[in-house]
Amino acid sequence: MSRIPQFASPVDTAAHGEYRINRAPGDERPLYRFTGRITADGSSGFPAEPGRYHLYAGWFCPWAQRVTIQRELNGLQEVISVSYVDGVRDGRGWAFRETHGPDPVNGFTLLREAYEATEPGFDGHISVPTLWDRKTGRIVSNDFAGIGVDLATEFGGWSNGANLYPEELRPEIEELDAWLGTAVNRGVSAAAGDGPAAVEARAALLAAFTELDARLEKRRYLLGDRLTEADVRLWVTLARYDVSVNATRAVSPGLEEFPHLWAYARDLHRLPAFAATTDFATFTAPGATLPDWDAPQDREALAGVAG
Ligand SMILES: N[C@@H](CCC(=O)N[C@@H](CS)C(=O)NCC(=O)O)C(=O)O
Repeated sequence: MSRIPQFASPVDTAAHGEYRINRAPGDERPLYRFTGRITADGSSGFPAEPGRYHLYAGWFCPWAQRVTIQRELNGLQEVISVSYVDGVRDGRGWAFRETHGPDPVNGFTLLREAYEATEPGFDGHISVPTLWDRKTGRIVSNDFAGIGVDLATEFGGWSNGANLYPEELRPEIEELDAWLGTAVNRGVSAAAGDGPAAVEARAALLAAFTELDARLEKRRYLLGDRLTEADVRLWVTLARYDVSVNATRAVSPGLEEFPHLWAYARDLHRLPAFAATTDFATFTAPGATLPDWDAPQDREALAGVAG
């Protein structure tokens, strides 16, 4: 493309205010309201096709990383393109700056423009991940779970067949998600807060880590000897935990106090899909020490051991 890259001006909260959602009075629609699905047979209106979809992601964002990991695990790098918003924002929402590059598809400088093109006057969440359809010129979805599952299941011959969401394991993956999504993946933010709700969230998180540690003593992955979407969803939280919300160990002991869970996290980090989509600098709090992700572990010995 010969277009000159366009970038947003620097973050300026004095001029643009803080990022806020202002729902119009009486508007009952969900604030994350793009939930389109890609399907292999095209029945959803968004058929799986190479070169058609673009993913707006953010290196800092665990929800976006769940999708970029799926993209890599399924070998879809040439099939679905990706770009990354800047990690800071003002009232204009996420923006494209020199830090992580331009929007190569539409030349937008603000992610808000993608939402505005899809729904004029859009006033809900302007979030990453956002999946864009080049053909219809609109957003398909900003729901990480649906996007991740579609990348894992709908791209047939364009994918490498990794299949991280196998039919027979779906109930167990979603059952785990009901627990880990609440206690861990969403729970970490609440656990880092103050007041009774934070105390409760910390207790739930600690209980989950303790249970996960026991579970992973005999299983290489959450569901046994097979890597699945459940591992992808959990791992991004673990990757960030000790250098962000728990950087001062105010939430819980560090992950090294849960040896099997920590070894499991390091084992996954060795996989190119996990390492290549992780930029620790984008979510490490100032002064936090990065743990040794390359410390030896022998999780391979667990391969084939059913849990
Ligand atoms: N529910 C969203 C969560 C995504 C999310 O919260 N992303 C954050 C960045 S890590 C964001 O863009 N937040 C802005 C907003 O939600 O308004 C999803 O399913 O993908």
